[in-house]
Amino acid sequence: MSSLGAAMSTASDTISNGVEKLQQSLDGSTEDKKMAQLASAMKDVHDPKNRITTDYGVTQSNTDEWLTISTEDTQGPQLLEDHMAREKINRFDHERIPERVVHARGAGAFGTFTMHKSLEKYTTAGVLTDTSRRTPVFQRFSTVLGSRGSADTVRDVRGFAIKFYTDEGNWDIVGNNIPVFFIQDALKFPDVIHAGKPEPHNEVPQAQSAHNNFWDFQYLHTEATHMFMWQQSDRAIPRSYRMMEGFGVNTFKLTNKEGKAFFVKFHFRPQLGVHSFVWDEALKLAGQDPDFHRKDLQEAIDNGCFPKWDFGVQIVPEEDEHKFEFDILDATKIWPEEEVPVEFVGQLELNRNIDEYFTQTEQVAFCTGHLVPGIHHSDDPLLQGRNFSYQDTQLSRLGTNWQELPINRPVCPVMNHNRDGQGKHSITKGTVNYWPNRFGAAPPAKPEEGAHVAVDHPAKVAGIKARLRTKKFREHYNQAQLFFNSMSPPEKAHMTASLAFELDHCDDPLVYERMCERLTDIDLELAQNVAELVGAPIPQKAGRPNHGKTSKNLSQTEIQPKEPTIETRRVAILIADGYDPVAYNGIVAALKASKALPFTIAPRRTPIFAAGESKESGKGVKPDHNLEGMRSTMFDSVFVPGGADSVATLRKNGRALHYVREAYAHLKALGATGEAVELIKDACALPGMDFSTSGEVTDSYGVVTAAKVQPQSFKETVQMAKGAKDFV
Ligand code: HDE
Repeated sequence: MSSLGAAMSTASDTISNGVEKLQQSLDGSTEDKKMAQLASAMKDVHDPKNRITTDYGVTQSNTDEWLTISTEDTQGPQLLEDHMAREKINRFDHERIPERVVHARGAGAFGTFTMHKSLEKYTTAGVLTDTSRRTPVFQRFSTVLGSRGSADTVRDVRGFAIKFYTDEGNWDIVGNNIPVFFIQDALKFPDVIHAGKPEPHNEVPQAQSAHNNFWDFQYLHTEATHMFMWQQSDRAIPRSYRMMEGFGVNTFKLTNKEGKAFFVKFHFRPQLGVHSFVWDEALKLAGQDPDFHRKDLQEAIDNGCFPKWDFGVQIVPEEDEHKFEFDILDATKIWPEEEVPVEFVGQLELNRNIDEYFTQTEQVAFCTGHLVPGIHHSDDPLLQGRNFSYQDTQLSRLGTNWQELPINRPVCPVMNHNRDGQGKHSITKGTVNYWPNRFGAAPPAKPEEGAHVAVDHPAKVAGIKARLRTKKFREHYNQAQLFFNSMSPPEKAHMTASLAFELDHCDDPLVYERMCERLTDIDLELAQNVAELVGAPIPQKAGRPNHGKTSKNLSQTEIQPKEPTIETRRVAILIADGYDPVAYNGIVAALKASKALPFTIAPRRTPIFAAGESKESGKGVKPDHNLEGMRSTMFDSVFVPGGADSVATLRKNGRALHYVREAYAHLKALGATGEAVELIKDACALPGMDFSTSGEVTDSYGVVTAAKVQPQSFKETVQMAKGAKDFV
């Protein structure tokens, strides 16, 4: 089967599976326990039987006018006795809750987690061993530094937090799209975040690391070196939440039936591959469509193209803890895959959009301490501090009974002697609320009752009481070099440009000069290039020699789909009156068949008429958007069909020419047929580019052209675009 055919049949399988699943969950026959549970907490504003009531349930006839003492001619005072009015205003006044202190801006979706291979060799956890289970999940993606209303596409780490509603209780992986972190000890978290957030004197800049304080800290706190290199890479400007990796980052532990323990790192690898914006595109999108990632996630799920990740683990037996040159409990280090391979054993799929933002994406509350039997935390000093922080922060964000909110409730029974507190929902019957009690009511379970019972893993600990980390934690540069060395040449160029952008925004010479010195600890040439761009003295000597080693799967160019696909990619088709209908209809059909999303863009949004179609009798095509409303940044690819009049109009339109030029400059695949081939060539000013204007389909630098295309060639055109590396 051709790759196009294969991609199409996989896409249609995915859709029918998804629709079936959705159907099941809607008609209540779902095996998704979380959906069934949430259904009981839901009401539908569109139910025609609805009438407005107060919060205490009394149906109202007028919620528009406050009760007053007035006449037709004289407006009098409002009455305090109008309870309905006071309730409405009261409720509004208190709608806001504190936004998350970090990761405030986010987007979420529901999904399913499955295992195709049991990890019973390592753990007793049902969620990781039972291959027949479909564990419901809720996942929240986020940026870190910006506040809740900031833009999606800023340069930042992305949160990758998953709540697994397992039969044994909730398990939360509160991860990121970058496998390491800025600090080794949780006690430095307030410092690294204060340094990155807007500066205290003027609250500038919003959702940016390009400022003095951020880079001042990066220089002075050398353990951040590895992480800031990731943050300066293309990983920090993902094309989509669906196209980034997820990492548990911290080291966890698994225990098996025999009581043997293993260290583990969790990995999620996107089946669509890892793809990023170019920086200019990300910057523009932050203004043109600040909700780009949020909408992209929703659009893909609505279209039945469910985002999927392969779930993998890296395992180190407990007795091998000290066999590595780095400390495996240090969250500023990866475990290179050459030393500890990733074994892929499961799949995470997102397949249902949220119903309401606040009660789901905002009220979801993750906790690194939420672990299920068979999975434990390690002595990773970052993780241990996190275990305190998440529980604590939910109290101020959501109140004492945050675990009872619908999105946070486990799907298994909850019973204990914790009681009361603000906002308590559930009602526990019985006369005692303590243990032990004379009835033996709600006792702790015995370990032999089953694998669902939490039993601490005995671990021998020895040491001196001191504020100390092991000596291996003190090495801060090897893996920063390893990461930089592993980048492809374009990725290295992007990092140089990114550092040049960021340090250019630092107006304190001490900050950017010192940072250029720091870069010599990674790579002298990088340091010299950046220093020149930002106006710092050009370093002459490497701070330490580059060890020259590389490691696999650090460059995102290595993390690509098994089959190239344009599924869910947004393609702009530019037309004006007189466009070639054969080319236009052909590309629309071919894109839809490949599960890509065609959007017709024209100088105006009233109907556009094809060559030969009369304005009086024809229906025309109503464009999805005009050239002002949707810019090239919002699409992955631009296609311009021929048609002499259409092309002549577009040629005279600066916005249209800019569209094509900008898409090319952002390394996107372009396509053109007929007269539009020359338009593309001129708009992009591409001397020496190998375009055939005679008839063949050609692909040069990701620009696919067919001057004399026949409808049947469109499949080929789409296939060539799929093959082009331009989506990387
Ligand atoms: Fe977080 N982090 N974090 N973090 N983190 C929070 O918890 C914290 C760290 C991460 O979508 C907060 O509920 C400390 C690493 C994500 O709701 C807070 C430390 C990683 C999210 C908190 C870290 C993360 C948070 C704020 C240093 C990647 C968003 C609101 C030890 C593995 C979760 C909240 C969501 C959120 C504390 C470091 C990921 C304050 C103390 C490392 C994805 O509790």
